[in-house]
Amino acid sequence: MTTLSSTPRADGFRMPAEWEPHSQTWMIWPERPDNWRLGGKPAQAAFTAVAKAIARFEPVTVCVSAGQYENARARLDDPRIRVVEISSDDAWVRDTGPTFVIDDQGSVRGVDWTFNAWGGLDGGLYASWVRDDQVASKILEVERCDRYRTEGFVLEGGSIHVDGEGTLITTEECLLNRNRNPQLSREQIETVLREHLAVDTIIWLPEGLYNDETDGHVDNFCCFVRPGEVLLAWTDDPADPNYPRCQAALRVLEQARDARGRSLQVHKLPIPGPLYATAEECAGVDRVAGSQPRDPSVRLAGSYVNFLIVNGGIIAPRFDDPKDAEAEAILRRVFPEHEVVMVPGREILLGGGNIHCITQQQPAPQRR
Ligand code: KQY
Repeated sequence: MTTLSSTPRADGFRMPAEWEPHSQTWMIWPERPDNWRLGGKPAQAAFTAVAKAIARFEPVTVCVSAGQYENARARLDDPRIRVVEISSDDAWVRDTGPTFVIDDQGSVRGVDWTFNAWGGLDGGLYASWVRDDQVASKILEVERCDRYRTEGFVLEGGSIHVDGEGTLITTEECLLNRNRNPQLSREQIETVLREHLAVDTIIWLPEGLYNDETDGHVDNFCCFVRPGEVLLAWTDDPADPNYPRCQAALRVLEQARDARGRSLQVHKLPIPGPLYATAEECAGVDRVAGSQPRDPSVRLAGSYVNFLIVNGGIIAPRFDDPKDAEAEAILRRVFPEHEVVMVPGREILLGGGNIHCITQQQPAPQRR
């Protein structure tokens, strides 16, 4: 693996849309006891279900610690799932893994953003995050992909979505947060995104979902379904703290033009719940100073938007909530060419994210 001093854009690379063909999806095995209850055992079952659902459509590689290798290998008993020993601090490969970029000559490279556990010592979710910050580099090494490292520029993959045609969507709440890149202006942040992802138009939503512990990652709130169309988490209840967030996002999206000059069609996806962890669920999480405490009074940032697009499929969370059926119907309607597979998302949500956050697609090489 070579670390390059140029930028993807300068070298003719771009971040493809999630619906473009994948060679595989990456995941990380959960075990951190101050984030996952009961030593991670219920989460391991949930991650296994996600990995097996994805493996119906494309290969999966799961990174695992030495201590959990034998257990993960035994649980992930599917020949389409590869298990490799890569240590990490937690299991959010969307944020700690590389953002893969491709060119038109069949090459795949990776952007290795600096990671600071969603805010470092200013509101971050745990310390240390040294192993997490090494995950992207290790994955690129395994894949023999060259690497672009944005040393000192903090970004998580869950804070961006692209349409593959030059448009990026993100939130001010996260990317302009003082705990990410306080030394940079909005324009300077845009320049880094333009250079590393080859995007031209950046759509800034003011905020993400209420109580999202990532400071409002867009992947829990709004995503592209194809160029010119987005899904937006939605509530019609003015008493819901998400109401002003949804309204503000809709106003921006209705005014926006994408990189090709199109206006955006917005599909609304209901927000489940409100969902809360039970006292019993919270009691199963180890208490560690500096890690995110769990409390049954704190609303969970549950969202159906937090799904993954795979080759021919949509892997989406269900919450055993009355809104599950409506969300599934909307996903089937907006993705008529994909098979929609709903898998249990509650245990992943208890850890602070969902299916999109625990997965990272690796695009297939493209020759054009
Ligand atoms: O949602 C994500 N992309 C990551 C969530 C991290 C939560 C850690 N407790």
